[in-house]
Amino acid sequence: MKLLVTGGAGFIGSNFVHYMLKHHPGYEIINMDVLTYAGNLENLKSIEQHPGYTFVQGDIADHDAVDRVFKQGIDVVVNFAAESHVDRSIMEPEIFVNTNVMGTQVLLNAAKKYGVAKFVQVSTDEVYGSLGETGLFTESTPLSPNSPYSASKAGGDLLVRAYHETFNLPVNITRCSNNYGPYQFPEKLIPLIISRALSNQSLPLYGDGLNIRDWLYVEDHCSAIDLVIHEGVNGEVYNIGGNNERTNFHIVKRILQELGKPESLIAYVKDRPGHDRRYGIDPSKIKKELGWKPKYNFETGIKETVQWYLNHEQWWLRIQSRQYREYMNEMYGDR
Ligand code: NAD
Ligand code: TDX
Repeated sequence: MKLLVTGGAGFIGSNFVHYMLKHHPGYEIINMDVLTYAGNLENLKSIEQHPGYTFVQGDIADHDAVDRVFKQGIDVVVNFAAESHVDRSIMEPEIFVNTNVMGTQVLLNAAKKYGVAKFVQVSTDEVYGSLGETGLFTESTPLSPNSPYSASKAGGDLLVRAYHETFNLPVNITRCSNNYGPYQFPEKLIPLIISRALSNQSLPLYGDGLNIRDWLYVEDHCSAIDLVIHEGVNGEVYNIGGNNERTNFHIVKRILQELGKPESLIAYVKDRPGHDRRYGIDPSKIKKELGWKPKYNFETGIKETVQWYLNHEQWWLRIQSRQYREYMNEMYGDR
C-alpha cells in the first residue's frame, strides 16, 4: 500500500505518519509538505531513515509537483495539508484559498487522472459554523462557515464531494473537532497557553473566555482516519469527536493547575472577530458504522500533553523564530 500523506510535517500529519508506520509496518508513506511556518521536519526526525518513509518538499497547489508524486503510483491519499489557524486567516485570507481550495482541487485532479483506491479529505467541525447552547453537529448539519479558514475548508470539502458525484472518485470527508497533543504549533490555544505559562507570559483569553470547543487527543483522530481509509463507505462524511466540550477558561485553568502556575497570568483580550461560540460533535455514525472508539479521556490526554511540552522545551523554544515572535507581537503585543 502506497499512501500519500500531504501536510505530514504539521501537527496532526506528523502524528499520523508515526501512527501509520507503527500500526502498518508494511506500508509505504510519501509525505508531501511545502514546509510553511507550521511544517517542521523535526517532528519526523525519529523515522527519517525508516525504509517505508519518503519526504517530498512540494506545494499541493503546484500541478507539476503533484503530478510527479502521483506518477510513482499512489493507492491512497490523505489530505492534511492546509493553512490551519483561524486568526491568521483573518489577517491573510488569500493563502487559505490557495492551499485549502486550489490545493485540494489540484490533488483531486491528479487522483482522478492516475486513479486511487481512496481519497480522504481531513476536514473540520468548523465548516458547520457555530452551535447555540444545545445540540450537536451531525453529518447532515448544513455547512455554515464563519471564518475565512472554515470557508476555505468548506470549499475544499465541496470539491471533494463533487469529484465523487461527478467522477465517481472514491472519497471520504472526515470532520474532526479540536485536536491537542504532541507537536502542535504553539499558536493554537493549548500549546500557546502551556508555553506562555512556562515563560510566565500573560495568557490571552478572547472575549469572556466562555466559548466552547470539543477536544480530542490527536492519536484518537489518527485511529479514526486509519479506520476510514480501510472501512469508510465511498462518498460518506464521518464526524470525529470524543464528547469533550470545555470552555476556554476551563482549559486554561486546568493547564495552570497542572503546571502549578497562578490564575493571575490570565488576561482577557479583545475577542476574535466572527468567533464561533460553541462546537460539539456527534460522533455516533463513525462509532456505530465503523466501530471507532477514542482511547483517551480528557484528563489523561491533557496530562500527557502538558508532560510532552515539559519534556520537549527545546522543540517549542526552537519554533519561537523571528517570524513567530513577529506574529505574537502583532496578536498579543509581546516584545
Ligand atoms: P498544521 O498547520 O499544524 O499543519 C499543516 C501542514 O500543512 C504543515 O506541515 C504545512 O507545512 C503543510 N502545508 C500547508 N500548506 C501546504 C501546501 N500548499 N502544500 C503542502 N503542504 C502544505 O495543521 P494541523 O493542525 O496539523 O491540521 C491538519 C489538517 O487537519 C488541516 O487540514 C486542518 O484543517 C485539519 N483539522 C485540524 C484540527 C485541529 O484541531 N488542529 C481539527 C480538525 C481538522
Ligand atoms: O490566544 C488565544 N486565546 C483564545 O481565547 C487563542 C489562540 C485562542 N483562543 C480561543 C479561540 C477558540 O475559542 O481558544 C479556542 C481555540 O482556539 P484555536 O486553538 O485557535 O482553535 P480553533 O479556532 O477552535 O480552531 C482549531 O480547531 C479546529 C484549529 O486551529 C483548526 O485548524 C481546526 O479546524
